[in-house]
Amino acid sequence: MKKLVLSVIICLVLVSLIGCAAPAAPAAPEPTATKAKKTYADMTLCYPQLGAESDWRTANSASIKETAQQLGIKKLVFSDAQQKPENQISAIRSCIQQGVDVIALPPVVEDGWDAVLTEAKNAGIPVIIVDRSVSADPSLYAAHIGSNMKLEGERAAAEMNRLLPNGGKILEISGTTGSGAAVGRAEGFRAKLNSNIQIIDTQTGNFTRAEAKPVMEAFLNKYGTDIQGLFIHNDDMAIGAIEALKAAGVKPGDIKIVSVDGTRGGFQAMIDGWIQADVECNPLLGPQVFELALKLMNGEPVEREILTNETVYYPENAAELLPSRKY
Ligand code: GYE
Repeated sequence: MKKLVLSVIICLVLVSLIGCAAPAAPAAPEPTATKAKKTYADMTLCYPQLGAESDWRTANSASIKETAQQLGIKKLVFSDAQQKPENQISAIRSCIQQGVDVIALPPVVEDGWDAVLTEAKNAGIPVIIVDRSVSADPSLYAAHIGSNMKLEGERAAAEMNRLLPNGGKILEISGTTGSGAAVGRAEGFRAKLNSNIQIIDTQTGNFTRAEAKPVMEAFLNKYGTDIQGLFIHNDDMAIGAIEALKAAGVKPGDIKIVSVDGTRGGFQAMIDGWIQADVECNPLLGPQVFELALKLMNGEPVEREILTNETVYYPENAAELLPSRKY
């Protein structure tokens, strides 16, 4: 009996050993070659720039072009819409036809993009909204990269409150009517402005020096120099307005000026005593735009809202900072 049990055990051990030694079941087939990740060298990016209205814009265009070159992307399709939404729309349509990989759109105004964004979506081309916002449904674009314009307006109001502690009458020269930048800055400014400061008039200068100067001249004709402050939506318009103020004999500091952008021109105007606070708006968005575009090309998840970190600049250290300013 013992012998039988032993031989059964030996048998079982042998079987299991043989079993172990037996060739394994055929391996599962290799997954069909994993999709190779796209690189910058594969990328064609469309940038239908809205115009060349300001130093901010010039710096933004340069940032896009320089970054495209540094990263070695396949092709950048760049155009200048001269501040006309219809030109941006036809530039986008042409990019869709060319079959670009990604469209990065800095929209001149907030409204009117639904149709063309739907066309891009139907063509399977992701769109990144850059700089100013759009009012279109968020499902029509992949993400937005840019500044918080409302926060910039709030910061400008805090500076005006500080500069006019006893209140006063001020004027506003706003950016392009209907643009996300002008809408946000105007809204934020009003939300935080002290109640003893009164905005007696507001006119657009379309973000350009050339258009802001006559706006300031008309303000001076209408209201004289008896105003305490000016909120101007960008440095280019501030520079245009300052020309009009100089011609009218106003001295730097007589009227407190709060501006936006922080361009070299704005810094010089602070050094010269004209601008008392310059709310930063950073145009150097190239690196973020291309990084996000590559993620979209690879179908990776992206953040929907990427806001730029910004600050406020003052005359006190403007001279020290000016040489290192990139725009
Ligand atoms: O402040 C202005 C430019 O949209 C943030 O546009 C941009 C604005 C900027 O013309 O200078």
